[in-house]
Amino acid sequence: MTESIENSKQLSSSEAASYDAIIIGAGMAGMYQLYRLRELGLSVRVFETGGDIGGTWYWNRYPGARFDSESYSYGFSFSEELLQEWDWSEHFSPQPETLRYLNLVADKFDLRKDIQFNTRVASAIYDEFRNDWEVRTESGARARARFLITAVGPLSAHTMPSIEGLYSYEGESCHTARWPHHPVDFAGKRIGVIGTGATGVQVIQEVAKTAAHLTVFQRTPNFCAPLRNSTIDEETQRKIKASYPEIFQKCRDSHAGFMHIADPRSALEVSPEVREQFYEKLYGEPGFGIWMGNFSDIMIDERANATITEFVSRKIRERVDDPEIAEKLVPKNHGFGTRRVPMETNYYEVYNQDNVVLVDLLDTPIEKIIPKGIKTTDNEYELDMIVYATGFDAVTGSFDRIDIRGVNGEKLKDHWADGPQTYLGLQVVGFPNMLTLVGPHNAATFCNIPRCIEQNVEWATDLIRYMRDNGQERISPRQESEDEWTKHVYETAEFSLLTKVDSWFMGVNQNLPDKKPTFMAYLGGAPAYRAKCDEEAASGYKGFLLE
Ligand code: NA7
Repeated sequence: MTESIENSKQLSSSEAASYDAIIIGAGMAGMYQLYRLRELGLSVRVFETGGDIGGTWYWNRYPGARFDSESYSYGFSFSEELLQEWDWSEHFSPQPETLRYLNLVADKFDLRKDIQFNTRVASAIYDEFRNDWEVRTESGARARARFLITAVGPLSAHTMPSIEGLYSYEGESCHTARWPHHPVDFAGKRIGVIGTGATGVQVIQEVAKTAAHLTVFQRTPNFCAPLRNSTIDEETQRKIKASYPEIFQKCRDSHAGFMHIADPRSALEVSPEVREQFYEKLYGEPGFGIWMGNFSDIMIDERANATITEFVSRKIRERVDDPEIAEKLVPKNHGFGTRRVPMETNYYEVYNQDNVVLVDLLDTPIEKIIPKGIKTTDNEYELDMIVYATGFDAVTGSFDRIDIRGVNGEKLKDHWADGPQTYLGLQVVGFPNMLTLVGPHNAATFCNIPRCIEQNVEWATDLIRYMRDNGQERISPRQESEDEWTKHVYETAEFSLLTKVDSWFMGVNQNLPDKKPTFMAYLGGAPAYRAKCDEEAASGYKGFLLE
């Protein structure tokens, strides 16, 4: 990793450079936090591993990467000028356009001048005596700040599969979250894709268009739903721009920050005909409506869930010509929506193509990667390229990769050894003045993320302003606040079918045998979460110790 000469000079002097706040990460959360703190008049330094801004949208440049949120519900809402200036060209924006948008934001608000790129933070150590944090980068440079704000992303620490022989492979290979910046051509090649989560589904659809041959290595099938993306015409563009207040209000009112509000009815209280009609309507509409705007009990009542599971299973069987392949694509170990629903465009039809083969790893597991390709228990697949769409060390992984130590040198990793313990997913006992944007047990982990990022950042900014105005220098949650919040997170999660199935929400990643499965998100809903955060602020932060 290289750091800019100017910055290295600044930080390699014996006295560490000093700031009011250090932000780790220049994705959407880090960018917006920088903007807000600068507005407060604070000196801020952002450290970013990547070569530029954008976080998720910087790293995940694989063909097919795009929003599953309506584009106009995803952009920043804080600047009316920005909202009016930017035209989204598709209802669900592709990654290159999203990155162009984020570049516009960085340029417009002159964000880069306070961001140090190509710089991985190795450690962040709290100094009790000075009441500040010392951050060290991997190259040994140091910087200090009163506030440490982590904006490291819930899905940024990617994981390669733990398969024997991984590095013996002689062809091209790449993880989707570390996709090269140069164009990657699939034409005429034999491609293998491992992984069929939201990412795998997106990349498989693209590869199948041009590859000579595609082999999909699937362990657990997921229930996917049609995205139904389209371009935005001029008239619609005008309407979108005129209705931003309503769009954002709808997101604020919804459980997870999307433009889809759950139907208050139970799936079981309506007749089978009405239910079928409703499911057909949702299946025919763009976006997450079928997940987020469905009957209110599909995610909490197994009998209600079984009705939508049966419906979507039927759709898969209708769309795949070969009944045996269709059966392999229909999940049997979980119901619809109980794992993250990948959104697709002609995904199932890919399996009707002559150049595509589905390998069911439940029948024939991968034995090892070999120099020429992949060996399963019954076959050897020769491949020119392997694409790893194998996911992330979710939510806590990006924290674990930094040596974060609080009061008495306690390691954050140890504090979270039995699962995350936080207050509001934003602060941790024993780690004063550290704010964890989109951290574990924060509503932002189950949200149309930018909507919750804005809430997190604005709350953190208000807190810092309050402390400055009241001459306070140190904030940490009360122990009972952390205990109660952690208990509340698990209690609200207990009702959801999402917590009955292995997935990254549950901290399950089979490539990380040492990761203790524990619930990572918050399911009480973004509106309730926002209300609780607002209540804290209005009470003068009674749940915290302020000095
Ligand atoms: P996910 O949803 O964690 O999916 C990872 C996929 O990779 C999943 O299908 C895994 O199968 C598969 N996988 C992982 N390791 C292996 C090995 N060793 N062998 C075979 N298959 C493997 O990650 P995504 O990137 O798709 O999506 C993450 C989030 O990013 C998503 O929810 C969006 O919000 C954006 P498994 O299910 O473990 O059997």
